[in-house]
Amino acid sequence: MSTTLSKISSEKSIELEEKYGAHNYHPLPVVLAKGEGVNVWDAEGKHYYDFLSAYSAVNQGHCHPKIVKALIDQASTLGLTSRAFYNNVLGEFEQYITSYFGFDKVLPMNSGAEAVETAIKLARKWAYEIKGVKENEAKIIVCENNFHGRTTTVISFSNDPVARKNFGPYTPGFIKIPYNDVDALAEALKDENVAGFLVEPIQGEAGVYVPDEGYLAKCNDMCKAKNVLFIADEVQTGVARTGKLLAVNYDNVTPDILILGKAVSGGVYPVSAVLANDEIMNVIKPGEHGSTFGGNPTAAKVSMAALEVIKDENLAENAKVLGDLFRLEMNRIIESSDLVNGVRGKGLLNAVLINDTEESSTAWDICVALKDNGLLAKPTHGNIIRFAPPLVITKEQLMECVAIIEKTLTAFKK
Ligand code: IF1
Repeated sequence: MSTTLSKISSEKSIELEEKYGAHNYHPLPVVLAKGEGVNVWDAEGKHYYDFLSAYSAVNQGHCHPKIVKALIDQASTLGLTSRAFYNNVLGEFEQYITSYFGFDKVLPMNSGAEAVETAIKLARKWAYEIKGVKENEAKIIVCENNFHGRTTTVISFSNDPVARKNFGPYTPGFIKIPYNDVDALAEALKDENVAGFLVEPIQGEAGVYVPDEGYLAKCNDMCKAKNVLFIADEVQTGVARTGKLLAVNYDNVTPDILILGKAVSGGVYPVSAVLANDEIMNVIKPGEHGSTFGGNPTAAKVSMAALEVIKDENLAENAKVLGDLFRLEMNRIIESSDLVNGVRGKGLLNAVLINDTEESSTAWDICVALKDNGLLAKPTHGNIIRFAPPLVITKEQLMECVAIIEKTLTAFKK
């Protein structure tokens, strides 16, 4: 029997959101009230395994005590100063994170989209002042079916009509090419005005598209040969999610610009970061970019704690081992299921392909059935279900979740 965890019932919470909140999401019908590690509980106290991890922001598990302590301690000492003044934490954080990922400098921001916007501005300014591209002519190559956030410039180079429609006019200066296609990149790189190539090492939102082995390395080499910046958006794939610290590590690629977000703070506080070496980062001069909360003391302490947990608890290795086990188990289930076509992913960023059209509600209905059986996941595009638990999951918990998935798929009737 569950014990109520909230003075407001699930039903009332949904009613309040419906009435007073913008309808910019369509959540699964579950109201969460508590989280710990891979576990979450709804307002009535029912337990679920979280297989979304707040879209890979909670890699370290919900409410990690070390990260929460860092939040409480710093927020109770000096929360926010703005960058109008120095503070005694930011420099320590900047040294820590640049050494952690191997870059000269970091520009701290808050959301992933802000970090992507920062990277775009950096690449353009570098193109004008270092590469010598004529002002306002810089181009950035992006991939079809990308997801880099929801600001106006970022959706300007999206091809998802839902993300774009009626938000124009759109920001110019982007060239779209097919993902995982080096010939298309070679063709686009013939344009002398290209400043950078912005790419997700694995396309998350598009449905966990893993490119061919060596694709990222080839793209990086081609960009170097054309004096074009290789910009890796690791907001979702980074911080151990795919079984290595960064997904680009699989191809031994060091990007010119690295974009981080989400789990760089363990989902405890909004933190994002753009890392680059001096030749690129030093094009930004005082007063040219920033944000009120960017690099605040609380963010800095939370992020250092979150990154420490990744190393201390060996979460990349755990994601690698348990991700391989998850795909092995899913492939076993797929053999005897006509509901599922396949599974793909790296580490603990995986997606299961449902045997129905993108327009069907089957993937959604399966997620509702999974919820009823105590596991939370959500479809990405139409017929693809993303499975991405916190990286602290144990083998026993993973096998329990595989059993829930198998039980749900076996009993599911379209
Ligand atoms: C939503 C998607 C995932 C990202 C990459 C930048 C950002 C994201 C590779 C922007 C953010 C989030 C946004 C969130 C849902 C989620 C998502 F479905 F939208 F696409 F994870 F796949 N680069 N992804 O994945 O970071 O500004 O959100 O901090 O908007 O619903 P953000």
